[in-house]
Amino acid sequence: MEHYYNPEIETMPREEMKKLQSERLVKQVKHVYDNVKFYRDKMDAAGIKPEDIHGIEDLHKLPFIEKDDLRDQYPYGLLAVPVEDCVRIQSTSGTTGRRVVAFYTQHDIDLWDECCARAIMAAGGTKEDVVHVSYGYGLFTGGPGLNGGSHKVGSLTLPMSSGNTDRQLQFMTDLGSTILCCTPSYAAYLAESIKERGIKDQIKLKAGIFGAEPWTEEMRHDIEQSLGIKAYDIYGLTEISGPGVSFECSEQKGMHINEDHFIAEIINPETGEVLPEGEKGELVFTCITKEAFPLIRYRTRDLCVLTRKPCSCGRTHVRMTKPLGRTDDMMVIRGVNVFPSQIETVLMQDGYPSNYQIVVDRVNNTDTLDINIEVKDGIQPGDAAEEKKLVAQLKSMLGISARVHLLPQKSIVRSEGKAVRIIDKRKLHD
Ligand code: DLL
Repeated sequence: MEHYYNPEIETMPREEMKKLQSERLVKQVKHVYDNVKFYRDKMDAAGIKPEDIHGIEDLHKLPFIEKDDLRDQYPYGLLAVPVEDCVRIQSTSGTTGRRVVAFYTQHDIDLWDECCARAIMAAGGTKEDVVHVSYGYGLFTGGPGLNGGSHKVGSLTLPMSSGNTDRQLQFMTDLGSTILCCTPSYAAYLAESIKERGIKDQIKLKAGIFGAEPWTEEMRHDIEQSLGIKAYDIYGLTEISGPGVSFECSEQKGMHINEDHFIAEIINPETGEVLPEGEKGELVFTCITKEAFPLIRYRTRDLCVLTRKPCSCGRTHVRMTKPLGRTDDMMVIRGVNVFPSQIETVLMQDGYPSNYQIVVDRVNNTDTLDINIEVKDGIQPGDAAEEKKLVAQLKSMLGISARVHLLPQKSIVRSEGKAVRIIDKRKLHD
């Protein structure tokens, strides 16, 4: 039987949902216009007043907001309530210089937690479950989001955070964890470790809620087989709240978007034109219930397809495919956002010319990051001390480890057009 956290909302007939979204949108547009100079200026420049927005049919009239706007407005420029009404921030892993910081009121946290509670219940979770959260805690939204969702469901919550595999497995066996929440690559790693230790018969897991990075159906199949569980996808982004913007149900054919909080559109990334259902394009979200940091028509840069075909789980909310790629060059490696520009910055600061190549792969279900760099003058290829130094600098910039290979000069192929700096060997669906 399908479990819902909020059956009334999750199975709400479409017409009613549209009405609810329209009412909330009208209110939200007024809220941002009155309280955020950035939106007021943008709407004024576009000749739009809050009174022109009567419902979701008018959404397309509003200007977009992009990641660069968020960086420009850092830290308080997009805050729609007084800072003293906020109780939390979360942040993205950040690029060079400015990070993106999202603010939450207590109400915002409650709604976000509910979104994650819906995801946990869609994966079969109840208060009898032991929810093992191995997403990172801290500025990253993964840990705090699933933690809050698990509390709302009433499950016993294990706030493990990531890393320390021995401790993960100890708690998993001693406390009988039944639902695992982490990145798919970490789930695969845990599965391997369980096999190596021969403790599979002590594991009580029945489901996993995996997201924050791209993963394939093949990987899902492997994880399901090796852990003996059902693996559910979950999607979200810091700017919009965190995990739980959308999540999979028992049907496992796309992720239901929590439409009572987020209106989704698909646009042509080149022209900004709204595309009809079923077409692939850039996903855009409008937050209609958030108080502190409500983004209006935020361009996620994730490419996907939406469908409103009825779902066997009974949920009426629109479904999105897994992200099929990104409009920009952000890579998600082991769940962490990495931009080539960050790597370039480190190399440039050290006086390396821009002859480098980033090779991303997935070996034994774990992402690998290799950086091939041509030596600068005075350094020999393969200089171990220099490679070690660069590894440390990259780790501090990116937050994850990379392998560095110092190669002879002129050994990296030059391109006549745009340079090919990133070689992503991970096979993803298109
Ligand atoms: O990754 C939030 C999250 C935490 C989602 C835990 C799911 C589970 P950010 O660090 O801001 O937030 O990264 C957001 O990660 O725009 C996508 O490109 C990518 N992403 C997130 N979930 C998925 C997924 C969190 N299920 C960016 N599949 C997004 C593929 C995903 N990519």
